[in-house]
Amino acid sequence: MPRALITGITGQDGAYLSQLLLEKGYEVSGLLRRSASAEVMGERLRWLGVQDRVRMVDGDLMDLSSIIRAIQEVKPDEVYNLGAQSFVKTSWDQPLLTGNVTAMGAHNVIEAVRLAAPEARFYQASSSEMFGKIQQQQQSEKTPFYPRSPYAVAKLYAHWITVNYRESFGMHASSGILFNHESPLRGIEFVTRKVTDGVARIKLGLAKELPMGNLDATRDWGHAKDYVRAMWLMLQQEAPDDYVVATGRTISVREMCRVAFACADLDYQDFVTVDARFMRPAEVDVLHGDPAKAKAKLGWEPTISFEQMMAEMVEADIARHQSRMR
Ligand code: NDP
Ligand code: GDR
Repeated sequence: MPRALITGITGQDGAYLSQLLLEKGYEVSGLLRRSASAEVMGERLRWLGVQDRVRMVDGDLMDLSSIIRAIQEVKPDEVYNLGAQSFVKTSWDQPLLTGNVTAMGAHNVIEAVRLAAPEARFYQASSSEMFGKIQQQQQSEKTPFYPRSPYAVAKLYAHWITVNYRESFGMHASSGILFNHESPLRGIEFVTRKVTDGVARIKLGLAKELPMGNLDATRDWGHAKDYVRAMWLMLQQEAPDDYVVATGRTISVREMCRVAFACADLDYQDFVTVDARFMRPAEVDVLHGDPAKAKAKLGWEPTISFEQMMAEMVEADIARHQSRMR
């Protein structure tokens, strides 16, 4: 039975990746940080019905010794570093914490792998945010980076340290440059989920409007379930490498709002307002990925369309609010 250790197992991707690896016969363990709200930590794993099949090991990305201990205990064949302070807007309010968790945390994990399980394969959750102020219209593995937030700067450090450990120590370390991916398990602060939750509340008479930030930004949005499959595929390759994972289609926040409200037979223009509180000090205006390499080398392709995903998310949020109202 192959063994996997996942940091960030309680997050959106951690939950879907756990589900995928369990289906493939892995023994799955996750690094769990201490919290006073422990009862809500496993919510996503519970939603997917896998909470009792994963083993939790105490640890924090900022505490190297706890990660080494976790690796010694689990003896993983594969380590997926998904843990991060992942909300871009918060990275301006907590820039140093973001650097510690998202950049140094990744370094701690790969260093712990080097020390305690050098043969294990390592995956780093890199991000399209690293392209930031885009240098090419469609971004591939060859596009130069230009980060635009403390989060993106931190991810760039984590990305390059992964490349460096691969080249310095011959580790099987891969970096997935993933574009935005969403699902009903997306955190409520991210734009798609904020909108689908808003649609549900408006539809059920719990809210009258939805204040938003920049509606003109465009993103290349895919489904998390498809994207975790790409992570796994990267670690099954003989040689480690970096891959862009995207759909190849870019859609504005405004159009995303239109599609989400239409799922509930509503017109977004009647409810969406613009509120300066949700604007960012520096914006990433456009992201548009080129997934050709992932398709050619990994045989990876997305299977869930943007429209299917938005419909699934709106439906899930309506169901959530209805069950709370009962
Ligand atoms: P989430 O924000 O949903 O999950 C983040 C995870 O990191 C949570 O499990 C969280 O634990 C954990 N974490 C945060 N701080 C620490 C810490 N100090 N020690 C240990 N664990 C910690 O992110 P996603 O699932 O959406 O994303 C997974 C990864 O992929 C992240 O690194 C993100 O930056 C990256 N990424 C995401 C993309 C996306 O569109 N979703 C696109 C590209 C990259 P807790 O539950 O305790 O808060
Ligand atoms: P992003 O995701 O910053 O791309 O990072 P987010 O959903 O937060 O924003 C996407 C775009 O929508 C605009 N926007 C708003 N965003 C939020 N959150 N709330 C609003 O009200 C709002 N109005 C407009 C934003 O300005 C932005 O342009 C996500 C995270 O998952 C990162 O961890 C990951 O690395 C990248 O995706 C790829």
